[in-house]
Amino acid sequence: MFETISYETRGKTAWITLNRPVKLNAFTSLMHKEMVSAIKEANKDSNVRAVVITGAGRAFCSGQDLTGSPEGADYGDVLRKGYNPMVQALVAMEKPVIAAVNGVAAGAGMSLALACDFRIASEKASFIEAFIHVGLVPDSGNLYFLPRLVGHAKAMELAVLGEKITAQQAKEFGLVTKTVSEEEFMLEVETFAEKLANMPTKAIGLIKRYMNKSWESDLNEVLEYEAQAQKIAGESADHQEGLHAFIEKRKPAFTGK
Ligand code: T3D
Repeated sequence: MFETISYETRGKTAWITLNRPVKLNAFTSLMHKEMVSAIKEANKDSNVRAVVITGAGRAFCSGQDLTGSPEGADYGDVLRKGYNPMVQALVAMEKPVIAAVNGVAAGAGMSLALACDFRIASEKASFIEAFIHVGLVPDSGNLYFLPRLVGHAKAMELAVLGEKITAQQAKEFGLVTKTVSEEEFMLEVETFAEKLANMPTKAIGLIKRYMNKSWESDLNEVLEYEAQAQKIAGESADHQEGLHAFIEKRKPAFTGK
């Protein structure tokens, strides 16, 4: 179905794998399009309640394919037509998205990881704001997500100096949820995805929607968003299930509805 990525569902989790290992999964315009299709597919499949994005081979993603850009290409257009729709689709997806960072995440590959809701990094993974080394600026939401995740000062340092950081450093800076040994990495990602997929999906989607909006809102607006979100969550089957499970002193079986 896809050339540059693979897409499969396993249980309640959709797995999107960037699949150009020879180029360390560098992005091409086809890959942007395929990513958007896969993200939309995961979004509309009501059986999917968590999404994992990872890379084939030894890398997560090395960013833009530097050997593929035609000379004189308008990079603004590349962003508007390729990267931006991908990031927008990820953020709009009201399901949890995990970046399973199996190896190096460079340039827009790092941006992709930052745009996900959670990052689990193999101990072998690394992160590099590679843009500066080719005279470019961080893109694909990097200038938005990075300072929000690590703070302005650290974001400036990472973006301007472009030094590669290890998975452990990324954990210390608050970039990743957890780091895992190479041997346990896939099992840990599967377990984490399954845990999320069995949670109240509707409530997770609402948390994601309004937490993203909170950055541009004042307190009164956020209070109103919370009221709107709680009305929806309060009418969900999962809320009823949570209440019944509490009263009956059993584990809830959430359905995502
Ligand atoms: O349209 C636009 O251009 C605007 C948008 C820009 C968005 C961006 O993402 S700009 C930033 C682009 N990415 C980079 O600058 C990263 C370039 N790659 C690297 O710095 C290094 O490869 C890594 C740090 C990612 C990994 O280093 P290492 O030593 O582990 O691997 P390597 O030996 O450098 O790479 C292995 C192969 O992958 C190699 O090919 P070869 O020699 O075996 O035939 C290398 O050329 C290829 N490769 C790695 N990254 C890219 C790539 N090929 C094309 N594009 C890449 N980005």
